[in-house]
Amino acid sequence: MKPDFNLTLYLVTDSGMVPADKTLAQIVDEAIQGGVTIVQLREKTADTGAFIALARSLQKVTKNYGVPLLINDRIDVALAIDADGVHIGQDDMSLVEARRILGPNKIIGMSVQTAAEAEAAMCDGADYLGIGVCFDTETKQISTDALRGPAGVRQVWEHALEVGPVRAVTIGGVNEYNAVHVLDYTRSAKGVPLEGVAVVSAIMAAEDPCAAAKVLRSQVSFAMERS
Ligand code: TZP
Ligand code: MG
Repeated sequence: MKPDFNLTLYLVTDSGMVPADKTLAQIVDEAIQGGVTIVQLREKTADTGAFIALARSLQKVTKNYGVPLLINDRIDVALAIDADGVHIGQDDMSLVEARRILGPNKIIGMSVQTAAEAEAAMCDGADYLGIGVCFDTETKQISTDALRGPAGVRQVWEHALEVGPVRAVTIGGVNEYNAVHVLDYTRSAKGVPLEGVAVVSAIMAAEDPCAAAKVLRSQVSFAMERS
């Protein structure tokens, strides 16, 4: 069976932000204690062996808390460690191919920037959408086309809701100061909010990842209570 997952506070990792006195697994542990509900391991430079070792070290932590671990891009790494799923982008293996390899019981999320991409991902069986890029970000190089702003995110979200039942988060520059605004602003005309927010630096680069996650989690809950 596909594991249950909760998109309220979605942490995407970046090992480049790990301080010298900590490991990525420690930061993920602290972040989950603060309220992170799902984790994606995103490694753009590690070779395959190092990626797998890192994935296993995170899996020990996520399993301990019953939090799903997804792997960015690398279906082979996800299979190697029996992760809970993958997150793929428009330039990665197609969702249909990923699903064929991983089967029905793994979570597959997809990054989308447009209404058409959202619709295609839903038709291909995405379990959730990562809609972005919400705000400008220093974490990932993005083209100006990719920058949607909250209004663009809402447009994609509204279209997706018209296509059918769907779950989604937004990503890109989201932090403790704008999370409530983003969730309020992107609420569809029918009043349906996104399920949560995905962040990298707001937690990864925080001096205290546990405290940062706690604040973000309470901000998301606050926005949800108003729905
Ligand atoms: N995909 C779209 S924007 C982004 C990713 C992985 C980076 C978001 O990072 P941050 O630090 O939360 O702005
Ligand atoms: Mg990708």
